Amino acid sequence: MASEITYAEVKFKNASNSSGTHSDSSAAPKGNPTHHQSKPGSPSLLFKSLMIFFLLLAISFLVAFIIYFQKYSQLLEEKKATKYKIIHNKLSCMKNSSLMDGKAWSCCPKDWKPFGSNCYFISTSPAASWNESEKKCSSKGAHLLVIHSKEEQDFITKNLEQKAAYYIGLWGPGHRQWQWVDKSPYNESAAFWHKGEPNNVWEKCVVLHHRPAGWGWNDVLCNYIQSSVCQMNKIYL
Ligand code: MMA
Ligand code: CA
Repeated sequence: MASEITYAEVKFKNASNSSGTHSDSSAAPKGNPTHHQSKPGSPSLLFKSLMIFFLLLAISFLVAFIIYFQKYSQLLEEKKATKYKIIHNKLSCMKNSSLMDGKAWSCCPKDWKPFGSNCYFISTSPAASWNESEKKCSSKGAHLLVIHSKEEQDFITKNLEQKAAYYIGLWGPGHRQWQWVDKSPYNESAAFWHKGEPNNVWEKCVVLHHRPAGWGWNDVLCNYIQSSVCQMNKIYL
């Protein structure tokens, strides 16, 4: 297109130079090309420069955003680790076999038991209601025990007293709508109820306890005073 315009312009110059008295009718359309003359190169150049400018601007915004996001998440991680280091001033750590997000150590607070990617704390005294038990876990940066596999439950029960009952982080706000405190989905196929349990709509909280058939879950009244188990993610340093 640009070459066609240039060609028209040349023709116009020739026409006006050679025959000044030539048609006025041709002068009119030629007025346009002269008008175009200052524009053909410059608007596209301006446009291109603007495009490049905005493109560079967009790229710098993107880079700035990525850097900001990385710094921010790093800061959050550090804050989280600091929080746990303040709550739990003694940690027991194991060297990771492979680097977890560049962290060499996985730790549990002293007196907590490590299993998988979690730490567990058996809380026996003072025994408390379900609500109080959850609050106590929460004050330690943890929550009541959430069980997602038989292996996990077996690991924990090995450390429990058979005579006691322990609150876990399962509760039923509505009619048998079980919920885990960490909001993870309740899975019927990974539920370990005792035979005949749950058996009472008024019993909206759950304990882990031992019966002759073994360890399992029972729904109980939430104001019962029981022991409990807290759970938290391992701390990576
Ligand atoms: C029985 C049984 C349970 C119920 C408790 C309440 C000992 O177990 O009926 O289902 O939750 O009583 O104390
Ligand atoms: Ca029950």
